[in-house]
Amino acid sequence: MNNCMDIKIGDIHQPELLDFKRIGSSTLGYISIAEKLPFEIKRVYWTYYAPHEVIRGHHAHKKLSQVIFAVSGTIKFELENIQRVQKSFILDRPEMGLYIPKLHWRTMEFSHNAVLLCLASEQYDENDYIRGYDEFVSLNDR
Ligand code: T46
Repeated sequence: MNNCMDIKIGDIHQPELLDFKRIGSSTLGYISIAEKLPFEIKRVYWTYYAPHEVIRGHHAHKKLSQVIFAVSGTIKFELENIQRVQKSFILDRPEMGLYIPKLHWRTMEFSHNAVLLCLASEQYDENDYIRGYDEFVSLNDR
């Protein structure tokens, strides 16, 4: 089992928006291609039909990195690192991805038509989740 003492906190990257461009036209439609990612993809998942008033997330990951797309609708992200530096991002274009490195506390709000697509660096592992905020910010004291 992966516990918090195993976490490498020296090499945490910054979250950022990645522009995957789009090819096509308004008459034909568009395609976007994720060829270069900061990690090898080990898992893909998508979430949808989240009610507008629900806030999802409330966790961080010990090891997992992700690139997340709103392939439909709008998703608002609030991210926080272990130094408690907060950043907000809005995904509202399908060609725009949000890179979320490990060790970022996140909450997400969805428009009802939003479909979140996640390209993930690791297989699903519940032990990779930090679901307690106090535990998350205490990592900065190490
Ligand atoms: C994240 C945001 C953007 C699985 O069984 N396998 C999986 O691969 C995933 C992602 C989830 N689950 C189960 C675990 C829970 O019982 O699905 C349920 C919902 O997962 P969770 O509460 O983590 O959902 P979100 O929307 O809060 O978070 C998810 C991802 O888990 C998380 O990594 O960053 O989407």
